[in-house]
Amino acid sequence: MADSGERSACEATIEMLQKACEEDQSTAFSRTEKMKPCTIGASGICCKNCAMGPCRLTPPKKEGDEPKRGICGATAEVVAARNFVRMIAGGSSAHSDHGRAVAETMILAARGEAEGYRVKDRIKLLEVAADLSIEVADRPVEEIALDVGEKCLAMFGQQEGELAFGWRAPEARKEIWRKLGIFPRGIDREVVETMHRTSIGVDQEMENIILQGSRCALADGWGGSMIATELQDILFGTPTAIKSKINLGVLEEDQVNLIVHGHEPLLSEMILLAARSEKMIKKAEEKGARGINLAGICCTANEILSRHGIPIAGNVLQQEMAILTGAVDAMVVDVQCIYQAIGELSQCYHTKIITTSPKGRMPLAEHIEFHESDAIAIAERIVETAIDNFPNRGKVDIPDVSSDFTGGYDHEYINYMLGGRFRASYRPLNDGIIDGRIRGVVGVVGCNNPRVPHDAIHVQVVSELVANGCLVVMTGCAAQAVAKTGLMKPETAKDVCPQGLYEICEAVGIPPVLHMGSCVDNSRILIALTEMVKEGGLGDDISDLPAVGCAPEWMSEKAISIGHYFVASGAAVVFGVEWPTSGSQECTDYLLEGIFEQYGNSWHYEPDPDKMVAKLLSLIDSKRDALGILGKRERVLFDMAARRELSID
Ligand code: SF4
Ligand code: MSK
Repeated sequence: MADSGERSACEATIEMLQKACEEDQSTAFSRTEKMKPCTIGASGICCKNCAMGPCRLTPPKKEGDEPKRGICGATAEVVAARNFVRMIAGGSSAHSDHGRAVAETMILAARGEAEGYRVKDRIKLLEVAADLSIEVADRPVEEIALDVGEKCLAMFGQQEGELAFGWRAPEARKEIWRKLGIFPRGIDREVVETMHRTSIGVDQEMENIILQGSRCALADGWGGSMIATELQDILFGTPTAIKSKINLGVLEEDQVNLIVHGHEPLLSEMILLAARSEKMIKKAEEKGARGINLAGICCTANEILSRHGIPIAGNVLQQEMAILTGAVDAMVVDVQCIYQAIGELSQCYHTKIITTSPKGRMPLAEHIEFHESDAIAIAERIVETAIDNFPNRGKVDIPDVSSDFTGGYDHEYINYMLGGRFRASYRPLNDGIIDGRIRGVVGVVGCNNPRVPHDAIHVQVVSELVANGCLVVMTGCAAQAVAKTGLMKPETAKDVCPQGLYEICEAVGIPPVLHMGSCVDNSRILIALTEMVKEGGLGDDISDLPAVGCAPEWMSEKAISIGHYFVASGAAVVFGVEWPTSGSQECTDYLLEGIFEQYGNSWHYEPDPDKMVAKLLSLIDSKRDALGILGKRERVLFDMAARRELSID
């Protein structure tokens, strides 16, 4: 296997990769070296949508050759567009099914049928109820919560009309959606229609296929994901700034280590309650442990970090690393981003993998099915399983690597911090952008992908953006990569920011990089962008803002759905790694350039981190120029010495 230091910028991961090598264990990193990607599939021009194929529509070998067509006659651009929007449908369905589960839990909680769940944020409930035109005056909280839950659940099966949360978007944006005919109707409807239109012999016009992809992606961002975020805030509390720690060093040698991994906080919130109960702590002590240490991986980690400050053991590529420490007594998983490989790996160490969702079972795992109606008892059973496994530990190797950071910056909290409790407002942010102290806002989101060095591109891109005066907001595994560097500590601002950005961070008490939560919480960024438009002075639409989205190390279909809902909402988006339609020049040109005319912005692809930073800054500056607020500025370039400084703890 290649030098571990080339595979990851994270010291704890490098240490565990060396251990994996010594103990001859397979990881996603080693499997990446053995599994070369199929270049035809990776470039989006392999169609297997019917049994006449699969058809591989590789470009003509020489000039004058006829372009290949599928057996049904499909062209490369149609196949690439179909594959692209099927990725959107996959991503949208994942986020949205998450949202559906939260809506169902809220209904149960409101009816008093889900012990342990209750409305925690009444103000947020009233705000959401108002947006959904639900009567609130003189009504008990439970009644309002029931109406909100039912109305949100109905959005999944809505057949006609406009998705209610879409009405939150700026007026100019809604008009674009209406003109293009892509204002989403029901969430499930858009996913189903996308699958139908891309099956053999239906939609055979590239642009029309992409339009439906946009409607499906918008149903995710302004639908399923937004429902998940809003209702989770109501049930579990809206996040506020909170300190925590990250990396494998948060595991404790003398405590029961229980890791929650996956996406939905419905279970992890209950596990947290159980793990903190005296009954469970006593049981752990009886087994010789000093206590119970709960930590998270992936987006579940982001959810319980944001609301409770629970430490994060690592991001998606560290799930196997955590097991390799030999210190994880149980890893409880629900849905999304859980590698099947952890089942087999757990057999070589003592870790118990516990699956909990009927939607996500795996071999070599114990299944303890989770139901909201009996959540506390099930959570206790899971915690007990971890406790009982504590005495079975063998050799333990916990890397002594962890970093402090501050998370929990949702859009309401940013609003409050900027303006204070009595004059909460985005005005100071907009003014900071207008007077040039903040060059622009960049949302850096998405996954890790072992096809590129783990965490390294996130860290380089974000550090350079900050050095060039950009405020960065982050979610998902990307946020966890950067949390390891110190850039998410308010006190770091003086060392890494230019004067203008530093003044704002210092005055408001924020770091230059804000952790905004999990993948579904990208919907918070949509609201923050909308608030900036409504505040005034930066144009009439999201497409006018000096704000860009970026996913440097993406891998999931969910990232494509997120990227596309940002583009369809008016933001430019830059992706790294691989461009999924690169086998069709026509489809790629359309997504990277052609759609600008319709949406006011487009996708961009740039895998090289240096060029990615240059592209992000030039996109921001072009918007500043159009707004008439472009001051002359040199780009701060990072040399090798500065790069070395970016090594992660
Ligand atoms: Fe081939 Fe057309 Fe079938 Fe796709 S739908 S596999 S291009 S015949
Ligand atoms: S967990 S979707 S690897 S961000 Fe949301 Fe991380 Fe990407 Fe999964």
